Amino acid sequence: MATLQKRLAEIIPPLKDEIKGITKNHGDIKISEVSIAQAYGGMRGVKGMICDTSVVNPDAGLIVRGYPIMDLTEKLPEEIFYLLCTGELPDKAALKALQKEYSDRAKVGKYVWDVLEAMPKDSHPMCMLDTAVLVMERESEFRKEYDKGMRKEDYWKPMLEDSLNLLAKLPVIAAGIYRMRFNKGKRIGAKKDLDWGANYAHMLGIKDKTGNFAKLMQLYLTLHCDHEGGNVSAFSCHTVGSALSDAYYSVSAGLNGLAGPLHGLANQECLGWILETMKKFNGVPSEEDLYKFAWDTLNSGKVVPGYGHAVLRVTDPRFTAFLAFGKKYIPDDPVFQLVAKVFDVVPKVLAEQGKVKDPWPNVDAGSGALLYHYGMTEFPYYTVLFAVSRAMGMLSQLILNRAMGTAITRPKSVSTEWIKKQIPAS
Ligand code: HAX
Repeated sequence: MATLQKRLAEIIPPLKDEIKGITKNHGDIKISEVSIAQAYGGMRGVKGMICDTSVVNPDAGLIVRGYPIMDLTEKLPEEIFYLLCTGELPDKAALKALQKEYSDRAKVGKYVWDVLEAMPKDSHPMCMLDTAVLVMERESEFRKEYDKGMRKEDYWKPMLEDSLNLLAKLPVIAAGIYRMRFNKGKRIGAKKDLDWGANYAHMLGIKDKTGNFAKLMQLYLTLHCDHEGGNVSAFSCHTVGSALSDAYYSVSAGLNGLAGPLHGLANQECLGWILETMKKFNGVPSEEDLYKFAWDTLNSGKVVPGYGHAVLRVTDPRFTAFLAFGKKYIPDDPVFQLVAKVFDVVPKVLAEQGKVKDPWPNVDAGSGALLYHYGMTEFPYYTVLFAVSRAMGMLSQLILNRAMGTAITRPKSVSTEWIKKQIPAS
């Protein structure tokens, strides 16, 4: 049977040989140049690392292993993880085997819950998730094997073990955090017959008579899976992992980055902005009022959350997918209607202001309104959902990097004094 473990064992050796050949025979070919503006500007656009799980094209958005994300919206997150790791969608047997792995590994130790219970009641849910991941580091198979003296070519195997363990437990922990942090009552156990996303929806305990919340969760977990290698969470995870820190340390580092308002936390900020607008205008404002309010936000020195992107230069297809979901299932919801209206107005305002390179909505612009509709109104929780999904991208990248023997990350920094010496005297 083509289990994920077996398939990786088959594809890794030829892939390693291919990369060895490329670097040996063509290693001197230049793929990027760096300007002073880029060095000061977050290295934007500098091509300096490899990520094979997905690419983000400025004019098309996320492509996962050759599939545009819009072609994957019906897939289960388990299928997506297999695809990220191997470049292939699993057949039925491989999917079932992976689902069994998740189900068998989903038990979370009591000590994890004890640590979470002991945290201050106002801890941010992302801090709680991150703490849970970090405290589980003692379970790392990678560290155990490394301490025993594992061979370099075997690094990916315990990294895969750690990844499966983490992915199995993350929805359980994340749902537990939701119920604990927002006083929802006892934790709800997983069901054996549900898939990974449906189980997460079930364990959250959101009432879902229509089954549409579970559908939204499947879409949510699929859309947020990965976004190539240079975004803050992926790059942080990559860098920490390159020191051979295990998956728990590395993913925890990535999650800390995801918790920033310019990255994953934008989904919480975004719904906050939408609700603030509704409150100010006592409902959905007119286009004129919205136009003025967006300008007020900019003039007060803030960003409009959910808009702009470091790489994209078109409407994020993941936003388009969420918008389509809203139009299909909740067209009359006023919060969703405002999200759709903001999409008509804010790009014009940002274009008029002329600073933003990408005036279009990103993934975070619309997801919150959908969650809010189904009763998940605690928006500080939203980034946790993002994190559970993005763990798939971070972990698949870690597995492949350990398989490829990727070197420790160590770009060269330069000082402003050095930069000044590069500027020709006028
Ligand atoms: N509202 C107001 N101003 C914005 C803006 C927005 N939505 N997006 C960018 N700008 C501003 C920048 O702050 C910058 O201003 P300064 O020159 O004064 O510093 C200027 O426009 C140029 O920025 P840029 O080159 O277009 O954008 P960056 O690559 O530097 O930053 C960001 C990309 C996503 C961080 C940015 O667009 C932003 O802050 N957006 C709002 C927050 C957000 O939605 N983040 C989520 C992004 C998707 C993601 O990672 N999700 O996890």
